[in-house]
Amino acid sequence: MTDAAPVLRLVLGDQLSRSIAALADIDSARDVVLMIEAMEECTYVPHHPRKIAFLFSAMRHFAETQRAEGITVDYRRLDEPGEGRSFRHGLEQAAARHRPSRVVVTEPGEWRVLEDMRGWEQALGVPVEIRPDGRFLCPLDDFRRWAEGRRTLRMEWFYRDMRRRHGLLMTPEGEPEGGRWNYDQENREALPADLESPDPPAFAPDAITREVLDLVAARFGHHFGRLEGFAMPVTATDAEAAFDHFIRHRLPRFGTYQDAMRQGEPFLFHSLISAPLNAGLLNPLDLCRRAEDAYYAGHAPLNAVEGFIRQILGWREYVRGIYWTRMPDYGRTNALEAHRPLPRFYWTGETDMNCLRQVVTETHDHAHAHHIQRLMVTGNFALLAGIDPAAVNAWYLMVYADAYEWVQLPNTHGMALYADGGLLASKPYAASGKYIDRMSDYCRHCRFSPKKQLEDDACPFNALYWDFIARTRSVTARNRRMMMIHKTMDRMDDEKIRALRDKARTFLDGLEYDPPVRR
Ligand code: FAD
Ligand code: DLZ
Ligand code: SF4
Repeated sequence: MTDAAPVLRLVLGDQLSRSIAALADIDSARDVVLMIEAMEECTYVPHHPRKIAFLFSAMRHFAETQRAEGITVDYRRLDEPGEGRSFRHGLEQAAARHRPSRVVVTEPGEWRVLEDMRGWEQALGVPVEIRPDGRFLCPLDDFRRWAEGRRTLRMEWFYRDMRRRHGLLMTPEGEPEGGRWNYDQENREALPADLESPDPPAFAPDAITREVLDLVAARFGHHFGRLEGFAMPVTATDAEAAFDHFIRHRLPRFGTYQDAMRQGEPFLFHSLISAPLNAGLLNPLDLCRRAEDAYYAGHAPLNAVEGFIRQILGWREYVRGIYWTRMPDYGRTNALEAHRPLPRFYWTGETDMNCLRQVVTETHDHAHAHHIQRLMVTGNFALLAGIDPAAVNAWYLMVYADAYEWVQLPNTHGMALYADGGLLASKPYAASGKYIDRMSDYCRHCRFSPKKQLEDDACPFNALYWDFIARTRSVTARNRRMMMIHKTMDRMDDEKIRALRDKARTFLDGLEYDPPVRR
């Protein structure tokens, strides 16, 4: 250590990259890296215990790798007396210990933290520098410029610009590889019954993770979610190995079966990298390049590689841009005036609707569900039933290991619930039981039939769907892509519509809404 006052460099739990802006110009002989396990971060919504365990373990491993590089890390553990109630509290204590010349931090992934950060300089009495997060492929100023003056902010146009800018899957002539930008039409196949999906790799907990698991079980075991069987990658090396496994064993079929669902198989051909990626253990451009290499090496087809790159380069960057250009008001809109509370089965999985039971149970067990499960099962139900967006947003934020508001909110509020009135999605992703029947085998294991509408054993999604179309008419009938469905409803018998809407109301009135009591 030199005599000069250190710069205190705060690294948050989802900023675990050596290249994070706050560490860019670190003087390892002088500076101190601060990491805080903060009670407030675990409980501002009661996060899934697996998510907390994943982050604490990844944070502790990251601290060790920094120490191994000769960097001083002041790591505040949750179980140290008097420590880490919140970022601000932990920082105040660390400032008293280290008397830094200034504090350097990277922009957080949530508006509530940024707002708090803006008050730190005054609270601490030392300069606080908040640096832009350089881990993303579209700097926020570029997104703002792209969005400025556009009437609609469709992801597809943004994605094409990003492909050009990063030269991904582009020919030397500047054309999209294969002659098309988008192979989505080829990515909607149902799974053949005899096609098996490879098991994802499991990472056995080491001593650091085991200690974290004990801590999390003791402190947060009462939160929604299962901790047993934890096998997530918690280091950059393990996350790389997990991605490598995906490239070799699942990427070739990723595209074709991207939207498929199967009973008892939560992972299928997905990459499962969102939690380590969002925490900073993986680099998004590197992932895209490696997927691109797999295409040029003839290992994976274009529809798979383009589909994967579109998720990372397109959707992931786009939702982040929407979040930061629209906050703090984005989550406050309620375009479809949905006010129903969240049904109890989102916490218990206790429902006769098999698709929902499967997705809620898998979410409980793994802190994970794949995109179509989130969008077309739990999301679709919340949309059709008119559940209050605030309640749905909070549920998605707490139950998934990859959830931070910058990515969770636009996906839930905009894509799944259409609560932003169509800023993000060109139409509501509303579907009847027919869609779930086509894309999964859930209906074969269900007491309801997706083919029936009014009978006792009719799939509730069917009545809910028509009730949704009728209830939201003033908004959805104005949408060009919804006109056909409104025309179909106009041709339907009034009596039938009334019967379907009665059935939907009776079904919704019969649900339990009080959340289970947890100790
Ligand atoms: P894959 O299917 O293998 O896709 C590869 C990667 O692409 C993902 O890891 C992710 O980084 C990125 N990606 C794919 N779709 C999206 C998307 N729509 N937005 C942003 N990135 C995307 N993703 C999160 O990371 N955090 C969330 O909190 C989150 N909440 C969601 C809520 C709803 C209602 C919906 C519909 C989607 C949400 N998503 C969220 C997007 C997507 O469901 C997950 O990224 C994906 O399921 C993660 O699994 P995977 O890594 O196997 O993804
Ligand atoms: C999600 C989370 C949790 C559960 N715990 C911590 C923590 O104890 N310390 C920490 O630095 N970060 C944690 N995080 C991630 C933060 O919530 C995240 O950094 C902010 O939401 C900003 O994106
Ligand atoms: Fe879900 Fe309806 Fe199929 Fe049952 S019948 S699994 S409720 S879509």
